[in-house]
Amino acid sequence: MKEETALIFIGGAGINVAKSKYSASLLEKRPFWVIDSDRERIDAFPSDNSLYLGEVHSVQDAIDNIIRVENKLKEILSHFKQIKVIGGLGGLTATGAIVGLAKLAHSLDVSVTVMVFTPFLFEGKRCESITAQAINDLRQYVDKLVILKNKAKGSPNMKLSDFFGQQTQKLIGELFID
Ligand SMILES: Nc1nc2c(ncn2[C@@H]2O[C@H](COP(=O)(O)OP(=O)(O)OP(=O)(O)O)[C@@H](O)[C@H]2O)c(=O)[nH]1
Ligand SMILES: [Mg+2]
Repeated sequence: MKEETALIFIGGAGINVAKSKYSASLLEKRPFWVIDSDRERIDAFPSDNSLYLGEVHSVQDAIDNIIRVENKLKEILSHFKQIKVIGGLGGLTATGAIVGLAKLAHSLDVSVTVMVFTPFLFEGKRCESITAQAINDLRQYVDKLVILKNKAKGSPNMKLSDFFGQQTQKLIGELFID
C-alpha cells in the first residue's frame, strides 16, 4: 500500500518552512525530506531525511542534479500517491530542483502539489524572469500550484524576518489542506 503524501522542502526558503517550530511539531507524524545544495544547511538540519543536491551555479545545474539523484528520488516517490513540494522561486536551487522534481514525479504518476514563494520586486528582473520561466514550466507537471507572493510588507516598520515568518505561517496553514 502506498502512503498518502510526502512533503519535500527545497532550498533556503523550503528549509526555513521546515525548520519553523510550528511545522517541526507537525512534521513528526509526516513523511518529509529536505533537499538543498547548501551543504551547511543540510548538515545542520536535525533529521536524517536530507538530501544534498551537489553544487549549483545555475538553475540548469539544479535540474541536472535532480537527474543525478534520480534513483534515490524514484525510490522515495514509489511509496507515495502524492508529493507536496515547498520552496522559494527566484534563487537557483529550488527554482531548478522544483521543476526537475515535479517533472520526475509527474512521469511516475505521482500527483504533485507545488507551494512556492515568489520573490520581492526589489530582488530584480533576473529573479523575476527565472521565476516566470519556472512557473511556466511547472504548469505542465503539477496538479496544484499554490503561489504566495513576497510583496510589499504590511507595515513599513516590519522586519523582513517577521514578514517571512508571517508568510511561512500562511504556507503552513495551506500545507495540510488537501
Ligand atoms: N516567504 C519567504 N520567502 C523566502 C524565504 N527565504 C527565501 N525566500 C524567497 O525565496 C526566494 C529564493 O530564495 P532561497 O530559497 O534562499 O533560494 P535557493 O533555492 O536556496 O537558491 P540558491 O541559494 O540561490 O541556490 C528568494 O528570492 C526570496 O524571495 C523565507 O523564509 N520566507
Ligand atoms: Mg540557497
